[in-house]
Amino acid sequence: MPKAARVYVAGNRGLVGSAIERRLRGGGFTNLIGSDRDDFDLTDPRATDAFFGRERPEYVFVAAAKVGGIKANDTYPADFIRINLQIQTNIIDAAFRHRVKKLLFLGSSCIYPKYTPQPMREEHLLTGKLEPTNDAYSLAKIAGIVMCKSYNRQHGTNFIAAMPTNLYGPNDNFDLAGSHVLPALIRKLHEAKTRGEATAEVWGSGNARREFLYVDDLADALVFLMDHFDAGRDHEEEKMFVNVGVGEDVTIRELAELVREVVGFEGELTFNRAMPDGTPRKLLDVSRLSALGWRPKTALAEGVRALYDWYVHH
Ligand code: GFB
Repeated sequence: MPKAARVYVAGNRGLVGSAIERRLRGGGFTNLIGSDRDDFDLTDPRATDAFFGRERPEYVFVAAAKVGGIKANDTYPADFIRINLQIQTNIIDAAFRHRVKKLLFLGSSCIYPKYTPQPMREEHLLTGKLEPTNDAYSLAKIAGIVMCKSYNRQHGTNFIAAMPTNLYGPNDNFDLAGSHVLPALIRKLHEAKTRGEATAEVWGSGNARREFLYVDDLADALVFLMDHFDAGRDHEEEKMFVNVGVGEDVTIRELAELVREVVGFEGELTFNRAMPDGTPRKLLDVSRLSALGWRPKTALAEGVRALYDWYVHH
């Protein structure tokens, strides 16, 4: 991407979108369009088309989505599938019609089947049943991947996709009803510490394993892919997307112990097995991204410390 390119980050107020804009500004990109105002309604096809016609973006990062943790996905599946299908369909179609040079669509590691050989490779997509707590969101994201592939095949577009593992970092969602595990544990253990409580609750058995990528590392990987990875016109969707992760995972119990140490909470952790573990494990195989020459920088302990500092100050 040339530094003066017109770059649109859809969802620039969120965890991922704000990290991408940070990375682009830090990299000397001066033409971030649409970033000076609140997102217009991306579920409205007319508003989306009008925006693309007026602003004429050349590069698009699709970081706008309805996202949430295991409880939010399990509670509002109809909202997750409807809103995500609407947003991605409007952006991908407008990008084609307004001749966007390149688009990067963001999915998630939850697109893989519940029981996939670990670590999961891109070709494992669509080889088995999805995790029921988030099949609506996963299927919407799979539809986005196949939609990008289909536009590439029919219209010769260069629409690629990235499948990040579980993410955390500045601007994360700390609302306990909708958040992911890491911000939730930081908030719960911080509040237990400040209230002098004897225990803090962790959902599930603590045996589920998860991989965590610091969101500024993700943003760096996405700009790297925009510069180094192009789509062809292949039939196989796995040819136009890349896993983005760190290549190692921890149990939720190990994660909670780490958060307890960083927060300085001295009480006990309790595990509430009435809450679902979700997918037992979803470790990404990152060899395709490594072969392209990208590596993450932030170790989990360092990222957790950075997010806790951000949380305390915001
Ligand atoms: O991060 P999380 O909500 O999403 O849950 P998933 C990860 C694991 O952490 C689950 C456990 O086993 C949870 O039971 N956990 C423990 C907690 N304590 C808590 C807590 O206080 N809050 C939360 N939220 N979890 C999501 C998908 O699955 O992954 C989304 O539902 C998306 O669609 C996201 O793909 C990346 O990793 O289980």
